[in-house]
Amino acid sequence: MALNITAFAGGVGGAKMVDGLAALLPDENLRVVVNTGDDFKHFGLTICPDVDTIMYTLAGVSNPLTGWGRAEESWRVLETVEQLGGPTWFQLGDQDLALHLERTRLLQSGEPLSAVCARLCAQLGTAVQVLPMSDDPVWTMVLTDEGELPFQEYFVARHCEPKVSSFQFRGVEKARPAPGVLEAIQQADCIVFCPSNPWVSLDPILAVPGLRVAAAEKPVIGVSPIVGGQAIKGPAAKMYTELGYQPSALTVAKHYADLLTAFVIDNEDAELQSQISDLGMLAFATNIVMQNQNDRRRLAEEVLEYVLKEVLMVVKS
Ligand code: FO1
Repeated sequence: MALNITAFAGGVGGAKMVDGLAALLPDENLRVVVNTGDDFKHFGLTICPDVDTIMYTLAGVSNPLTGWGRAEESWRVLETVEQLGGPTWFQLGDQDLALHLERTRLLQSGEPLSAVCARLCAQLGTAVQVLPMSDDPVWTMVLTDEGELPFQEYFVARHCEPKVSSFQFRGVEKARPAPGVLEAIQQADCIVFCPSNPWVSLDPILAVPGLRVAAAEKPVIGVSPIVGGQAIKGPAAKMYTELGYQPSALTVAKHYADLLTAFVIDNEDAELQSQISDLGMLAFATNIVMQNQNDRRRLAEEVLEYVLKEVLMVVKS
């Protein structure tokens, strides 16, 4: 019998882990709860970057260079927007735009985001359940030395240049878990915290009322998004420092210490293993950098094996 796994994921790092898990588990045994705090409106369209990154990756149509957006993309619309003097800071390819048009049409016709997401997954050809954390809007706001910025403006338009003091997930206190999310957690033998940014990708999911409590009932294994003091991808290390934390796997383990049964770190950080165990969780070191499809599958295999052999043996207090 295959394990039932529910992964909590943000964008690119999360998608790689989920892709590895999807290569090993039957579709019906894998569910992915995805951050929607990064969602925003652009040209009047609803854009859900993390949900799309997960969907495109599982469907095998994601851009292998960026990790976000689509492979073999064309850019006619954005080029024309540029000629017309419109905003081009957020790169939307033609095929990607088609998805945003269709999603926005469906949302405007009254379908909730989770239903739209299920429909788009089916159309793209992935049978893995991709669940937005909530159908209710949540906006990640970045408090910086230049004032408050919506997440995509800070992250993409400003390349994370302003100095961060904190993040706020506006609307989250009223957000309800999307249909299927609590069930996905309850049905799971184990929850996997993907190697996603803790502050802006996984924290918004855990801030949705009911989700942290539900996850706390289950064995949870996390995979570090930090290797050797650097974020595997993106400018996350700068964020850690500005928030007053040392960018390290240990910082991430501490951040989720109340939830984690086990934490997977890179061989390069193996010296942190005993400090992580001292937090009251199992610590496992391997090669966690996923550079290609084989790495994704190999890491997922190691994680699933570790869950079966070690994590499920731990009784959560
Ligand atoms: N990230 C960028 O750094 N620059 C972009 O122009 C950009 C466009 C984009 C378009 C569609 C999409 O689904 C994602 C896109 N991303 C882009 C990635 C994304 O905004 C961030 O990586 C996530 O929000 C953080 O997880």
